[in-house]
Amino acid sequence: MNKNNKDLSNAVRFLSMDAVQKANSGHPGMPMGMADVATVLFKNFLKYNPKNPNWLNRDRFILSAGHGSMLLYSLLYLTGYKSISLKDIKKFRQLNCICAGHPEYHAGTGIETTTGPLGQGIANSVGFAIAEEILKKKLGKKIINHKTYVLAGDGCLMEGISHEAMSLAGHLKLKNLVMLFDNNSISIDGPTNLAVSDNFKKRFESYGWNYIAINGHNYNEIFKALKKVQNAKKPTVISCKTKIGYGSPNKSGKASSHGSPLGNEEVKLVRRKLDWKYKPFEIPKNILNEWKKIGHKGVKLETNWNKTYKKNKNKIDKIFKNNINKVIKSEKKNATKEIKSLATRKSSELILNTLTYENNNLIGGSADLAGSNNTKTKFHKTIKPSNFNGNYIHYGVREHAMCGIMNGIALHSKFIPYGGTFLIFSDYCKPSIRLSALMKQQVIFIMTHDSIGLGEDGPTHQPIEQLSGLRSIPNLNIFRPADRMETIECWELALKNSKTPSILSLTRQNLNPIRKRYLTNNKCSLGAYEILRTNKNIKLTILASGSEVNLAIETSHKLAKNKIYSKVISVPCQDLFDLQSRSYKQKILGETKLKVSIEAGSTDCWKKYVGNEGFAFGIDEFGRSAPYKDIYKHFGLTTENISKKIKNLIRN
Ligand SMILES: Cc1ncc(C[n+]2csc(CCOP(=O)(O)OP(=O)(O)O)c2C)c(N)n1
Repeated sequence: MNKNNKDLSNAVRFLSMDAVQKANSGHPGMPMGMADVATVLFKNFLKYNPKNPNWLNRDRFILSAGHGSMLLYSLLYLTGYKSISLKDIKKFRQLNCICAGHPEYHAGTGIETTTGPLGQGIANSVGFAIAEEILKKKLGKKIINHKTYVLAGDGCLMEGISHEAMSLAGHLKLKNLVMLFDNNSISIDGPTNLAVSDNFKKRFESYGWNYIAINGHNYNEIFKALKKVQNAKKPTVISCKTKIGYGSPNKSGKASSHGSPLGNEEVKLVRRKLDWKYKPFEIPKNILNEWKKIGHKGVKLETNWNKTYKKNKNKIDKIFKNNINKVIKSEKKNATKEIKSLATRKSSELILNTLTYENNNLIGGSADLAGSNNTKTKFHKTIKPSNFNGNYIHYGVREHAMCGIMNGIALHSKFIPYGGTFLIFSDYCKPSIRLSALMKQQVIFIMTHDSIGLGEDGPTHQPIEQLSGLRSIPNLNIFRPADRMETIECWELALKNSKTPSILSLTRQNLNPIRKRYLTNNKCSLGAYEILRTNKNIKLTILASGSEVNLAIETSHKLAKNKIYSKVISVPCQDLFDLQSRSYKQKILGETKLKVSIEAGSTDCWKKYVGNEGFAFGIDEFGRSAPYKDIYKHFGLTTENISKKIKNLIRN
């Protein structure tokens, strides 16, 4: 068995090393070091079918140490995934090649998630494992019973997100989660003892994980450890002592093999040392056949599984079916009947009540702010350790992990995760939000307390530059609704856009209702629309979002008393407005020369609309601790001040 394993893992090792050499860029060390572990996993334990990478009950393999991407590409090619050919491997790191520098998620390819920012894959894997447990509870363990394996390196484990995610995984007793820790004690700067002296065993055990330590080049030990985890009662880490760049006479065990090609001379020496007689990219037929045979085993596995699955297909469709249209319609009707001042976070809770009652595919949560983010409704059932009969996750004070976990939940199947925190702490979430956007995942971030309007908690809690920064992330919709009706419409857009994550930026403070009539169409879908006009002929356009739309309306009425007529444009989503036709944008922005904007945050992202002749009312410094109306006054965000300034602008 060991001779055979050696050949199989050397195929992975050499493909990876040669691809990096050809690209003249990349990370050979990790794939060479972890080839033995990965071989035993893919040969003896991982449940997958290369002919159907979307098989619902496949084990998930997450490469958190994304820089070692060639390990994944080699395995996918060798086991027979159509997504990756030898030609692709030869084009590693070239434009538009599936074998990108770091793994980039594409459905149906075997690349389960995008990794590279270290630690993200660990949080994703916790999300996958949670989704597996929830789905299993709904469908039964004959249909869902898979594991999630995550390969993480020293770097992933140094990142803060790993602590948050693993702590939650231990708490929830995610028994089907297995981490393969590439414990090679080398990172970029050199030996990890330059910066770390954690006791890994104690660290993992304190989280409630099993800890197994093995020699990552000893096939028997690898096999035994993986065998053991099959019946684990809690998450398990297999700490694999490996040599980075295994096989390289001069570079193994050294940081020099981490992130650069080994060099032609060294590559020759590795061939000699490991007795690999084949040319670059040449995998001898018998070894390739052996790998393909391993991959092919999955066809039978899935065929057998399908027999049970087919009988239960209706059940699955029911879980993922949603009644969004029905909910939106009834909520809009309710909003016309119950006209009162409400915070948009409260409006969001009202719609969530009906959404969670009607839909099975929403998995809610918050980072210890359920009551403030209004994310938990009376219809939610909390997910508890070893009890996944629920749809609400208490993520604890772990914003970053929450967002990485939500990405994993979204990637797993068709659950739509949403999770809350304060908008200011989107800074703690941003790396994961960016990855949701890059991966085109439907994740909904509920970010409340979205301005100085939160009041007394002060500048540490008052977002200023956050909206501007988030709006600059591609493929991310930031919704800032102005009242209950807009909140309903923004929720509808977030729920219907399956390829774009959404942020719902919601107020703490109450807002007066503006839209009081029932309309079937969704006005917010245009990103910006006219909400008030004081005359047919106007000389001013006032753009505003969220809590400041009311302020814009008051200002517009005040100016009208002085015969300065204007229209107010509510801008619940700049990202969607920017996608509208030229003619629509012209209709909104081209009617008057003078345009102003009002938003209680950084003015940066409004300047493109108001231009040099206009003015962006906002806040470009840190906030203040005080009752919120006083802070608005302090920053001149009042009807009196704004209309006075506008009059000056018109005069000059
Ligand atoms: C968040 C983040 N910070 C920094 C990097 C840059 N980086 C890539 S790999 C690496 C070192 C990783 O060390 P280790 O996990 O031990 O990988 P190995 O050396 O074993 O390949 C660093 C700092 C990154 N990819 N992501």
